[in-house]
Amino acid sequence: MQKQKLSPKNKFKKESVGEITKTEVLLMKSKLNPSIYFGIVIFCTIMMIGISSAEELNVNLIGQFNESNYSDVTITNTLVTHGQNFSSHFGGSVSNAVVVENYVYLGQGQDMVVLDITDISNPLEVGKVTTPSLVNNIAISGNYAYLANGDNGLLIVDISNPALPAILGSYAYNSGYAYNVAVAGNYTYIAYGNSGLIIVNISNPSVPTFKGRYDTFNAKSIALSENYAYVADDKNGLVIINVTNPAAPRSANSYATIKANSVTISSNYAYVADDNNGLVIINVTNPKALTYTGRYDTPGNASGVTVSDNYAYIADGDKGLSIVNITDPSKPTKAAVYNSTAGHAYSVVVSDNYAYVAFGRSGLAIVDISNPSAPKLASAYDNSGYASGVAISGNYAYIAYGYMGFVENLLLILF
Ligand SMILES: [Ca+2]
Ligand SMILES: [Ca+2]
Repeated sequence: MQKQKLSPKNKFKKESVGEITKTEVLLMKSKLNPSIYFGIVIFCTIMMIGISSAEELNVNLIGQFNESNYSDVTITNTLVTHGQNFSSHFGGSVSNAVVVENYVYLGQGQDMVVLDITDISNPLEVGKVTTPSLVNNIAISGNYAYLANGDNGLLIVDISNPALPAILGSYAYNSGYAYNVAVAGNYTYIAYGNSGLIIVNISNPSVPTFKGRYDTFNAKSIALSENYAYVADDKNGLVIINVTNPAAPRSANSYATIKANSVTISSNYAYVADDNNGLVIINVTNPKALTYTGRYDTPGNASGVTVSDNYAYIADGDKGLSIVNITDPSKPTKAAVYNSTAGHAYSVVVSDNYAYVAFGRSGLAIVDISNPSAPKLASAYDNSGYASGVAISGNYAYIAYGYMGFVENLLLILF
């Protein structure tokens, strides 16, 4: 368990297990080009080999696997592909966050990372759990975190001790990709890509089981309100599904938009992050008779949206965080744009006076929005950029680098 915050600079950790020296290298310079990066990795490797051996070194590159076949060289806690155990797993792109009391739960590549934000100016990493796929979204209910875990489906994590998150159970549908999850009562509702809406019974969190399904085009995000599930269904727009009977969800209505990436429900409105089209607002007072209310074209591509008080907060891709005044939902107006963090804004949540913006390879930005017209950075957490792993076994060094928890290049060095 990492108690200390990993600072965004080079960090080394070294441990010996029997005859194998395990070495971890963490390089946090996301902007380095691969050749420079490779040079640094080689240098570090030689340096560390030098620590463990006084013999003269003769280093040769003997093999390389690149991203074209990365699918079989995914780094996990223990990399077993190619017969090697990697010393660890690092980093990943931050795609989402959820705030509960004094903790932020982050989806960072393959990891769920827990930050203690008791001191908001200094978020501290206190816990982490590595999953089999990407942590695309997290919903928290009670002592459990429900993770939309890509092709691994739903993953349930016990967070009764936030510093020691522990995987309890998982459920995967036979096809599709879990992007987003919402929890209500004994069920989770999963936006499961081209498999649509998948409903899973979680009354026994160790053994989640299938309950029902409603097929859609490409379910990316989900919001629950009353007896309805609102699905942002990519190029199919907003799809509304009656889930009164979770075993037999049925169509209620749909509303065509350009490219619905995310949806949130507030009062009688659905707020859709509609990619390049910006924010689309639909009156859903009667889900069977939807009416267009308003639209605000954000500078970038809206991928995530949340509503707090009279403002909509939009994760606007490369253009950062867009804040829109929705006091009159039929006439949304600009409040401010926050773009002081360089990176791609994937999603945003709001808690108290802060917006927590998942900035991909730039990590998490915590933005003070006590004045929504003048947002300013409160603090940041970034352990996400280019990540590297090194394993040494016998006369070989296995060096991997990549991001989002995936290997882009695996280099085999003989020395
Ligand atoms: Ca489908
Ligand atoms: Ca736009």
